Amino acid sequence: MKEYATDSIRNVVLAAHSSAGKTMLAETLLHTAGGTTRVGKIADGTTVSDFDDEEIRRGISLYTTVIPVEYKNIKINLLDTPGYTDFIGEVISAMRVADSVVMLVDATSGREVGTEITWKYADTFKLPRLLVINKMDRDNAAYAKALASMEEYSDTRLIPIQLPWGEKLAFKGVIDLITMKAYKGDGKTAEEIPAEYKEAAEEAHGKLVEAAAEGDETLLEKYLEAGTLDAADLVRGLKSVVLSRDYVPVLVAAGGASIGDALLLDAIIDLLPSPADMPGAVVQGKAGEETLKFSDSGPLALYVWKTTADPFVGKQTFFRIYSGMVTGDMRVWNSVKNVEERFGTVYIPRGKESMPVKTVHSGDIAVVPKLGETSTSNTLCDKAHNLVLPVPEYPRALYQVAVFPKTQADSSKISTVLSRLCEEDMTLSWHMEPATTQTILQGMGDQHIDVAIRRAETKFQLGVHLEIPKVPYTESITKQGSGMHRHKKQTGGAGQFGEVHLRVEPITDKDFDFVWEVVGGAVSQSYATSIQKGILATMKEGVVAGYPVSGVRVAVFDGKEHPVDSKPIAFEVAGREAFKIAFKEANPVLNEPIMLVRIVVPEDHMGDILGDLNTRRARVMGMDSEKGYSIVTAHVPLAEMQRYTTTLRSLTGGRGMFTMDFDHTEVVPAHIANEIIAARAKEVSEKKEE
Ligand SMILES: Nc1nc2c(ncn2[C@@H]2O[C@H](COP(=O)(O)OP(=O)(O)O)[C@@H](O)[C@H]2O)c(=O)[nH]1
Ligand SMILES: [Mg+2]
Repeated sequence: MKEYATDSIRNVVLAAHSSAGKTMLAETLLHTAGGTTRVGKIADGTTVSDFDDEEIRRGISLYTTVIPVEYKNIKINLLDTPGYTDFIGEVISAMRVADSVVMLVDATSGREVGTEITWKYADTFKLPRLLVINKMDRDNAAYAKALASMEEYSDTRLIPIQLPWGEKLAFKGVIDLITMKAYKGDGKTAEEIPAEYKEAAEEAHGKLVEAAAEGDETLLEKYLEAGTLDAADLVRGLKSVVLSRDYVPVLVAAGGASIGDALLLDAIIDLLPSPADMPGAVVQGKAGEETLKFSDSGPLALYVWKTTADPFVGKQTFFRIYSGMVTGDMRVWNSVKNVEERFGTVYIPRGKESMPVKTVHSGDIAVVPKLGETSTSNTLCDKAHNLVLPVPEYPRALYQVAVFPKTQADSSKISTVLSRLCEEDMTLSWHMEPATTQTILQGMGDQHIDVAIRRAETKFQLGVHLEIPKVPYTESITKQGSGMHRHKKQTGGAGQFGEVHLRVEPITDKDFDFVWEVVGGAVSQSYATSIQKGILATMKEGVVAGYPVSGVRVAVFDGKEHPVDSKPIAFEVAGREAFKIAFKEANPVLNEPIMLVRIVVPEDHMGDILGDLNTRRARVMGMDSEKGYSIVTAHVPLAEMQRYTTTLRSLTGGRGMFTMDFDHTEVVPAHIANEIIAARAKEVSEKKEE
């Protein structure tokens, strides 16, 4: 593939609600630009973008794919993202390394949840954008309504630069308000605007000129003098108001029917920024903060935004250059992991293909195989010019599963495989939950986890089964209690003897405290560590329900020892047993994690949401409304939220969202605690029978 200099590159995220036509549009743009000889189909699994087995199987995008489209000597790196909210991490990573966004809205449905979420992220990343009302050829396409749904939502003004030429089956092309010409089909040839569109086009053109004139003082003067602007000035002014994010130009298309593509490509080239137009990254270097320029001669700064591990293909590391340039066979420094990595040949990715290149220039996106240590979000730089590029914030996990290996072999590789999967994906993580000793995999939703598990099974041959995780309860006490135990084994041979009297009381400032109150040498203080060891082991296992104990002070105040038979192990046992007795006497309770939950749903679903929250022991903290949405904040026990992603989806038809963070712990209500304790007792007795 040809090399492109910084100002000949456009890094553009395609974002939208799922099935607005992103993948199909990428496919036709590539084809219109001459990059492919035929247009693939979603239904056949033949698009350049959705090449992964799982994507083909499901018929939706799951990962961000880079599709470089070469048109008029410019390389447009289209980043085709998944629209389904479970895979929002992919969208965030793509926006992190892009300079602009082309946002699609389905002309039949108008604005949807996925539109709003991605629009907000584009705001967060301060990305200039274009809005495309897509699928204009569909049966129920309604341009005006779709546009209005976005106008009502967007904080940035929208300005049409095209009008649809027909609608639904009669959608045949685009009326371009910049050149004031009509373009049929893919838009490569111009003709006069049909008479019936003249008036509407003139009016819309007037508005466009006014918007563009805002872009720059001299244009405003020209406009005030002449009453209009020529096409070149119009484009210049427009680009300036797009980059300042004062306006979002609106286009129309039917990617599936290849209508409007050439004009969209032109708009991307003319109105969206090249890296050279961008302010440059602010980084933490050795000498403090520094601002990088997208320049080949600057210090090397690469941000790793995507990695894929595949046992056959090996590891692929996708990076974007923020400063400097990359050639094959170079050494780079991973400033996050503090290791050197060696680049072999560097490639330009295009769907599943990679094309070798000699040099990659500042601002561009490329991929390098077989790096050992580098994972997603790392920075690669010069060892002599150490710097770290900022990592965006990803949403907290909303959905967890407990993962159990099927066989001994699975058991020995489970942690390696999970680590590799999580390294690739910033919204996927795993840990061993100490309170339950379960292996927990967490992510954004059931689909997200499902895809990760399929990957573990098919790519890494890891067999697992999944369960809803146990809630990480803890056990604690609410009053003082005391207990004593004599451990005595004095039948034949060497005997064992130890007697411990102790008192427990609740504390809040730490998990465990131990005091020695034995007077007169009834027990030598040298046994204190053994007693403590026995107690700590029990605290880990739990006393009443099998969950770890926290918040107790133990005071050992008396006991007995034997001159010959007393030994550490005897006191360990006596300490443990005395502790259990005292603990049970001290009115034990279970504590559960309470989450701070924030739910955003369309107003008309508010009643259903509150009704459902009522059944989940929720305490509603506040209600608010914003742009047709209701926002509920509530404290809800984790135990009641474990499958909320699914519930919310079915209650709102996929139009709701929520976030959830650990807030505090609370005592589990007695009737529920009793059930948990009884279940534990049953489990223990069953284990004994085995
Ligand atoms: N009628 C019509 N259908 C389209 C168009 N673009 C995509 N589709 C269909 O809509 C579905 C979703 O398209 P896809 O590109 O996968 O959407 P994505 O989820 O945004 O990537 C597929 O069945 C496409 O064939 C279009 O312009 N017109
Ligand atoms: Mg797609």
